[in-house]
Amino acid sequence: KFLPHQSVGVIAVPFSGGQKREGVDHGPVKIVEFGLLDQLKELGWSVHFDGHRDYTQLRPTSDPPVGKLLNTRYVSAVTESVAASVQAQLEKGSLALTLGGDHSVALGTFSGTARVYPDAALIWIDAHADINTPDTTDSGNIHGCPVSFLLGIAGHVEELGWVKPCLTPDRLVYIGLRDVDAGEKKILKEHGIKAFSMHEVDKYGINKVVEMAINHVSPGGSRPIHLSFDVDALDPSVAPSTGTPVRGGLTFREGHYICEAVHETGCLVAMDLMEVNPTLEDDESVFQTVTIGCSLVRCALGETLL
Ligand code: EXY
Ligand code: MN
Ligand code: MN
Ligand code: MN
Repeated sequence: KFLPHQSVGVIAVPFSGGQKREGVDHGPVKIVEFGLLDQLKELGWSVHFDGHRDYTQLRPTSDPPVGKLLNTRYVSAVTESVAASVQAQLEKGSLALTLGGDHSVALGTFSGTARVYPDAALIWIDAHADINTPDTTDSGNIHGCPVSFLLGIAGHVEELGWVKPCLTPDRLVYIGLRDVDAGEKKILKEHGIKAFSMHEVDKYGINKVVEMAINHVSPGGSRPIHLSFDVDALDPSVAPSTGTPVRGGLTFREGHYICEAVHETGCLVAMDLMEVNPTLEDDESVFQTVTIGCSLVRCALGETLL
């Protein structure tokens, strides 16, 4: 609807500074190694890939905590660069596909999308709400906070000053939540944010949930869609190699169904695949997690079962 997308720009973001576990920065290399780019070509996409980014030179020599927030300057520099990359792909008319990296990177991806599509909807697939503010965060990990910055409810943090409020509560919807902090629950309620936890997935079934979610943020295909998929939304039995696994998640098919249904809207302009950590667990777990990451992207970009 928004664009007859034929080309996809792949932005590989080997970044782990939004949380404390090593290895999530190796996600993009593994995903590309497993053949995602060729798979997308086989689906008929023209794929633009400038190679794996190296953000190490953006690491400040000193990055002391800002209040409770950790690695704030580093996260800020990397995500500002990611925003420009996403913006550039979208301005060329390509779909922007970002491979993480931890979910703090979405500060950059959605900001980039909003510059080109100011009315974009954000569908956030995650076990977590990632909507802590600098005040409510316990961990200080910025991957638990990006949504509050995008909404402009984080309060002013000078070091992240480049992030402008670019999302409104009515354009945001969650699917898959099951590990939400008390402070986050309060924020979701206060701002009337639509969220389908695993309870609603069990209650209504994934087809109804996805229909309600899409209808909420892009009724009748009225808004472009940015899909931010945290692989920890999936149950750890199907995607074990991730830093903050939580039991009781989406099944293999439920995850794919979401991506297929988003594709069917014809409104997808950008997708993130985040939190794949190929250094966690055994080889079989890594294989499962990376292959499911690839197939989720393929489904969002039009692969069908028949
Ligand atoms: N709510 C917790 C925190 O803020 O630290 C856990 C966040 C995990 C975030 C992962 C990326 O989705
Ligand atoms: Mn490493
Ligand atoms: Mn997340
Ligand atoms: Mn998560």
